[in-house]
Amino acid sequence: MSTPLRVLRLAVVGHTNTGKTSLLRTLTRDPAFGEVLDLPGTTRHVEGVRLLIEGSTAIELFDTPGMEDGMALLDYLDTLAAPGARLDGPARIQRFLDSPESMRRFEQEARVLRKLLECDAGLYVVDARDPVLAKHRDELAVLASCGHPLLPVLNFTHSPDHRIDEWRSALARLGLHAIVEFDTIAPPLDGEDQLYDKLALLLDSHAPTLRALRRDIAEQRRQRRLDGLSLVAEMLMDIAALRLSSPPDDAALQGAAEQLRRLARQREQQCIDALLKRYNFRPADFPAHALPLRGERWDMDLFHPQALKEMGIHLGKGMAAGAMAGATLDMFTAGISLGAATLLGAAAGGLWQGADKLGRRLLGRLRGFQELTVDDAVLRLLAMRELALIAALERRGHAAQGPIEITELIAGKADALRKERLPEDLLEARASPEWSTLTEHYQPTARRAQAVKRLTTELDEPGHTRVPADSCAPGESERHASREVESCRTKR
Ligand SMILES: Nc1nc2c(ncn2[C@@H]2O[C@H](COP(=O)(O)OP(=O)(O)OP(=O)(O)O)[C@@H](O)[C@H]2O)c(=O)[nH]1
Ligand SMILES: [Mg+2]
Repeated sequence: MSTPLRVLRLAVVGHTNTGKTSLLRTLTRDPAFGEVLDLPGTTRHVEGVRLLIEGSTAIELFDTPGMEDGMALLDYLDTLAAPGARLDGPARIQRFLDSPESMRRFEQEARVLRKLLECDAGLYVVDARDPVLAKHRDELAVLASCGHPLLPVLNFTHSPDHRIDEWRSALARLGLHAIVEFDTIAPPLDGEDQLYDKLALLLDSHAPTLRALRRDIAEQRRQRRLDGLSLVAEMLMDIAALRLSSPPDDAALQGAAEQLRRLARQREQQCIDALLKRYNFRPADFPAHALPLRGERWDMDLFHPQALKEMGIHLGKGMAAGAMAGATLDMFTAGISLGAATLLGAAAGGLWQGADKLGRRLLGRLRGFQELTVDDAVLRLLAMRELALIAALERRGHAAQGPIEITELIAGKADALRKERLPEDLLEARASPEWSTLTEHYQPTARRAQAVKRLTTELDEPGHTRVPADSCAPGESERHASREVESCRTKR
């Protein structure tokens, strides 16, 4: 049996309105933790949350109220030392906590210091846009008196007016050399790794816990990504395999094309909802995507030719605007009687295999009907935008309050999806209507399950199967980083 990990207790402290509660939201992947407002004095009480590894507590994190008047408090602490008595930092803080002022003027500060004294270390959250002022230095002097390591966490680092260098040199002058840059809205992909690595340096007796947490976070991140890609692969299979038959007259075909589009849009929305849930975000975080999609940007309707053009996807004939946009008449049965299909099948073996798969009875039923499928270009668009959404979710902190933006995140790697032959498994889905859960012909088969698995791998590195193995950068797949830990809350 392995030895239980030593629980690490961390107080999140700092000046008011610097993003302490936001940091906790991001570290716990919980957008509902605490209260976050752009106002000083939002958090009034200490609130705790645990990070678990396999059900056991690894870290206890405590959100604390903001420090408001560090200068006055430092002056007051100076008055507490009895003449001739030399008190060390923690003894001085304890004396303050036992004094009446800790219940009155400095009530908020007392809550912070009481918690920091009890903990193993503090994360000192800084708004990196603030100039370094005497109030910050005094506040840090008071916090340092608790006798525990402090790790400064520079927040708001993406702001154009940040003063990271100024803060780094001011903190170094105060003896704080280990510093983390961690924007809580959009943390660096390896932000948590850096944070826990630096803590391990400051707290070597807790290093095994921190290492275990890092491993767990990496594992959860990888699993989350695979689950996300698998949700996308399932959606692509459903839509690639979707085929609707219609009598060959214009009105009926237009109706069928509209139904095809509706089913595909709904299926995409279902996939988006599932992705948001898997990454612990809320539907409200991605409001631009409410269906039907409108607008002039690339997140417009799935079947709008402009949406494809903007993604650099070539428009096939089927994507012409108008009533049939995005629906392709399937050449395999389109307007071809069974007899003609037999002839054509004989000439083009591949198509005839499809006919076999579909079954003669079904094929018979379709005689005189036309079949509609979703255009390849739409499948490409679906794959690319869901991959972009996953990339955005991996980079988003749970403290973020603005809508998810995905415009910028189409990586060069997606070129394979944009231009090259569609993955084999999607081509097979094309000829396998029973693979689509969207119609009554759906049949779960081991072959479909394997195809989803392969497509999931293919989506992880689009085009990778076409690249010689030795040209892949080592550790490539590790670049898509994010995090997850289980968490549970305790109110104090
Ligand atoms: N742009 C941006 N905004 C942030 C960031 N971190 C926090 N905020 C915003 O800053 C404001 C304050 O955040 P809180 O997390 O409530 O700050 P706090 O330190 O807990 O505040 P108090 O509890 O009042 O001391 C909120 O409007 C947050 O959305 C960040 O990294 N970038
Ligand atoms: Mg707060």
